[in-house]
Amino acid sequence: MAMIQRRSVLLAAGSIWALTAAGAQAAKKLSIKVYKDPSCGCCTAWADRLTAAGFDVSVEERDDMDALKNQLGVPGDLVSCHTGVVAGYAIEGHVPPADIKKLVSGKSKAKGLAVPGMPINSPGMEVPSEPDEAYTVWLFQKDGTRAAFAHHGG
Ligand SMILES: [Cu+2]
Repeated sequence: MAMIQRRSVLLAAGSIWALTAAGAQAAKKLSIKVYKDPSCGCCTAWADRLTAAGFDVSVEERDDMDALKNQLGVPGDLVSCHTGVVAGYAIEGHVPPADIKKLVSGKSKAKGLAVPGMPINSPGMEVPSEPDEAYTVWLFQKDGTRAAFAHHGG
C-alpha cells in the first residue's frame, strides 16, 4: 500500500513538472501581429524571419497602411513597408527579431522600434549578391522623439 501511494505521488510530481515546463515555453513565445499591404513581398519575408526566430506571427492584409501607421504612433519620417504590433509596441519596417526581443524584455516605456526605408540585407530584404547596407534601428517615443537602439550592416 505504501509503495502504491509513493508511486502516485511521484507520478503527480512528474506531471506538474511537465505542465510547468510546457507553460514556460508557451509564455516565451512572443505573439506579433503584422500588418501589411497585400502586394508587399518583403513584408511576408520579414514575417517568415520572425516565425523562424520563434515568434507566433499572425498577418493581416490592409490597404490603409498609412492611416494605420499614424494610428499606431509611427513617426512619419520613420516609415517603411509593414508594421508589427507586439506586447503593445509598434514595430515599423525590417527590424531584426533579436532587437524586438530585447525591447520587449527590457520593458521600455517607448512606443516602438523603426527601421525606415528598406535596407538591403536587413531581415526580409536579403539580396545575397549585394553588399549589406548599414542601418540604424530607432527607438521612438509617443511624441516622435527617438534614439538609436542598434546599428547593423555595412
Ligand atoms: Cu520591406
